[in-house]
Amino acid sequence: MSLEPLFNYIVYEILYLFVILTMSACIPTGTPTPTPPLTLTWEENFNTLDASRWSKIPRGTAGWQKHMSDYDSLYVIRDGKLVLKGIKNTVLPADAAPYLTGGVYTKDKVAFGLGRLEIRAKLNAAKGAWPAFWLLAQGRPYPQGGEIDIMERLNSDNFVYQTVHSTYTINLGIKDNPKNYGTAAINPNAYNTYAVEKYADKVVFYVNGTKTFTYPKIQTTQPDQFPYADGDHYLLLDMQLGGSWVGTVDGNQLPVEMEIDWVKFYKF
Ligand SMILES: [Ca+2]
Repeated sequence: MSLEPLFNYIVYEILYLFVILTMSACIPTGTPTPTPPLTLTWEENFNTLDASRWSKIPRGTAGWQKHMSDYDSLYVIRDGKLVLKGIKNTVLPADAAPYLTGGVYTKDKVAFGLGRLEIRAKLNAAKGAWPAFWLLAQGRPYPQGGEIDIMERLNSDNFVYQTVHSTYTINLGIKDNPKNYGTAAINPNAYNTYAVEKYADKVVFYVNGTKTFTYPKIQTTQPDQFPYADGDHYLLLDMQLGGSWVGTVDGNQLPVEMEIDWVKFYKF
């Protein structure tokens, strides 16, 4: 008698059991929001500072912008990282600013729609340091087009703030319905990965792959509660020093650096 039928039967049974076990392992225990398929459509690894993608942020009157400078030494490519610095201004005698900071943005060059944006970076600490990764509306006025703060870190905090702003939160002042920010722990001495996902009806924040805060679109008669899906946003990566939120700068703790390894965007 041939053993082939018996062999085939055993193989069939093993395959059948395998399929059943695999299927039962995949049965969801809840009803999580489906994650759209992720397709990497843009990445920056900072082997150079590519002027077709990035511009140095100009000086401005807002607190975050008042020390911005195009001084070359504030922008260093080192071991495949973009190093942005905050320094005491002992180098530009014609510039009255007491401190100088480096920042770059993709304004008018690259803008991001619905999808997941990720940034891997290490933030070094100093009293008065306020590094930020954030999004502003490309081609739409502020704050109607919305602001998404992926990461803001103060001083030597071991956590970051993740926040949205809009006409609804700024002009109308509605910051608790829904709550417009969260905080998230980081490892302050290491690289962390910060991410935001922009959906048609919510903005979702992450740190190191853990979901940390969600801002939803809600039913409301008030205008402009959720402008985040109405258009694209450009990315700002910048060192900031001093201001009413972070407080005074301790110049003895400068220079301070932020080191950005890469940025990735996955279009939904
Ligand atoms: Ca890199």
